[in-house]
Amino acid sequence: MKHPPRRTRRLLVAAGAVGALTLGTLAVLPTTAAMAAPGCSVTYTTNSWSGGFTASVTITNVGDPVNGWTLGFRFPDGGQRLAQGWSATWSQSGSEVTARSLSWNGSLATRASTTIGFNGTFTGANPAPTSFTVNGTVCTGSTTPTTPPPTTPPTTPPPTTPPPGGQTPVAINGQLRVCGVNLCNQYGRPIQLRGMSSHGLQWFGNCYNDASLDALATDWRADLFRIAMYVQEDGYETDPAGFTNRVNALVEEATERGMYAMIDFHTLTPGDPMHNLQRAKTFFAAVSARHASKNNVIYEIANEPNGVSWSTIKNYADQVIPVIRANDPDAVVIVGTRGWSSLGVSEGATHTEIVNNPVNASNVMYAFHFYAASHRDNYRAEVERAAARLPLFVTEFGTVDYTGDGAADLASSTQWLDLLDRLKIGYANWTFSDKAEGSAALRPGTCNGSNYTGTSVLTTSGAFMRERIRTPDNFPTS
Ligand code: IDC
Repeated sequence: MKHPPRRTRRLLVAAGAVGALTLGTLAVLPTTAAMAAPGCSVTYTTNSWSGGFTASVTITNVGDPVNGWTLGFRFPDGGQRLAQGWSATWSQSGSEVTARSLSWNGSLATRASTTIGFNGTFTGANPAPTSFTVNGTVCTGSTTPTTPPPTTPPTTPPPTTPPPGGQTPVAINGQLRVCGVNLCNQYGRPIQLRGMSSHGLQWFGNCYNDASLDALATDWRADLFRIAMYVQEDGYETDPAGFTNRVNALVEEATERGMYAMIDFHTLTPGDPMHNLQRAKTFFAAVSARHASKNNVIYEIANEPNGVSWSTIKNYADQVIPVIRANDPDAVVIVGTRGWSSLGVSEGATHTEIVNNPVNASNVMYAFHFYAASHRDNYRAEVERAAARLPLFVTEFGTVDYTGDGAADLASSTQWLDLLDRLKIGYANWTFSDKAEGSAALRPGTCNGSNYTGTSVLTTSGAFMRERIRTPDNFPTS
């Protein structure tokens, strides 16, 4: 990790083995068991500017499963005020702050976590709270069997009414769901997510640090960070545990910043996804268990199948999707398509082979990839036809040619993005990295430094993509 930018205050206090701030523990209100073992850890991080700050609070349940929680803490400085919160019902009385769970994040399995946050103001200093409670009970740091006090269970909070401005994409949209051919937010309304893909973690892992991800979330205002974990080419197969950990850490980083995290099992060569079936099952079992309670994780199970039939890809999907669903039943899953995720076009087929034989699961989308200097009108026409019948997500595209290099074709890229905007198809651009190739958004050497904001660090492709991505989203909220 690089040093955070000056305005970032990341409060890290020794917390045992994990590198996050554990501020005491959080008692959790059991709703059923008379004897329960509550226990939680809380990380509290802030980004502050002159007089204002955003706080991100991650609650991890280390005790028995809970169904409904109320977090309490006290601002140490009298000038600290809660302005607007998200992902919980927030209130402040004097220095005491309370956050009550919402319907979608109240249930926390053992070891599950949820992230909530708020914008605040301060006049003097802005110290972090020093302890957290639930219903007045301060926890001890590990599970402590207690008899819960006789108390009424938390009432169902009113539905989230997102306050204007200052909200993250995940805070506004919450858990996503496929609705017809679209991706819908927590209000059941179609949305388009716009963001960036990493390059291969095995080569450009240094590009994904606090400063770069802050820039992606706040300067680019990206909705989405795709985490490209190659399987071959010195990727996952060489160190499954290590790559799983790296992906998990980046999912946490995206979550802290209110972005959706797309976990890309980046198969490419060989093109037969069956070659990696066992690895995929092992990997997705691990990451889906780890992130089951989050509402911002999207699973992309095979980057670019090639040289194999759709029925082979479907067979793979029909085996991998249940592994994810066993842990995370409501997560959106994206399936790669024939011919390097071209809906078959690059191998002489069309999307109709998928329409005629879809995967055996709901809440699924199909991937389409393009490289704007190589793929033009006939591919755009196919996307337009397919979008009427299949939920599509452009999980990867480049402004350049299919090699990932060459000049950015901004005319074709504009045509593509206008089409995707009109059809509300989400996208992730290849790549948020500083590789010396045309598709990279960052100029070579950027990832050796600590500044990722503004346009001086960007390539032609990067400057174009930042302009497209940072335009307001206007997500529907009712
Ligand atoms: C390319 C990278 C390049 C790297 C190569 C290795 O841009 O730096 O050396 O992978 O395999 C894809 C793939 C994606 C490719 C990209 C550009 O999903 O991995 O990245 N591309 O060739 N499909 C079409 C194009």
